[in-house]
Amino acid sequence: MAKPGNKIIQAKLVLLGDMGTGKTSLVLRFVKGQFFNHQEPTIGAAFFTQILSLTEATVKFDIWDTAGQERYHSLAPMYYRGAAAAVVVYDISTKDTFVRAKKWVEELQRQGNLSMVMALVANKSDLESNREVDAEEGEEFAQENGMFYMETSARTADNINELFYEIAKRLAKTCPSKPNAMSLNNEDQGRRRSFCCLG
Ligand SMILES: Nc1nc2c(ncn2[C@@H]2O[C@H](COP(=O)(O)OP(=O)(O)O)[C@@H](O)[C@H]2O)c(=O)[nH]1
Ligand SMILES: [Mg+2]
Repeated sequence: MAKPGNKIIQAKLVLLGDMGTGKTSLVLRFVKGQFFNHQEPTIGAAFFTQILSLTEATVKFDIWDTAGQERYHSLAPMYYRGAAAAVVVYDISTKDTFVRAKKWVEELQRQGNLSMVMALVANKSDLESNREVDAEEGEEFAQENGMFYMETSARTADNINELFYEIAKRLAKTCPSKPNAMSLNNEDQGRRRSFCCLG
């Protein structure tokens, strides 16, 4: 629930990364608390919403979960344009997905919004015995590119809420309170909102 008096931030969030890295699974774990061993591949993109309440702000995420296949690549700008946050996902057990993640980051750097909150997510941390990408490699790349790094597992739920909380916290810091931002307990409830970083 939103806390009375705090600011509301509506933030578009996009997930990018190779097919099969667990983007849809991360979102389903966060939004619905579910995980499927045989998650259906995403076609085009899927849309989800979730609200997180922090002490300093209430963040409403509009989440675009993209498909990841090369044939949908030309659609990607539609999803990352105007996004307040981007989550670039790779699978720690497949080196190629890290190579692909770096490409997404380069594309975001070239075309994206400079104030975007960016997370590099090393998913499938439960597959430690099959690890092909060391945490140090991911951390270093994230640091060089102004991103924060997190290892997650959609399967075990490890670090999933932490990931979205960290993004929300950073958004609350970077998105200034608009002068006419509503507070939930005033009479304008629901009519005026502070839109953050949209476009
Ligand atoms: N072991 C493990 N498998 C995962 C994890 N996240 C997703 N998967 C599996 O990886 C496959 C692809 O996941 P999906 O969410 O469809 O990936 P997407 O194409 O990036 O959306 C599915 O079979 C998931 O069950 C994880 O954290 N650990
Ligand atoms: Mg998917």
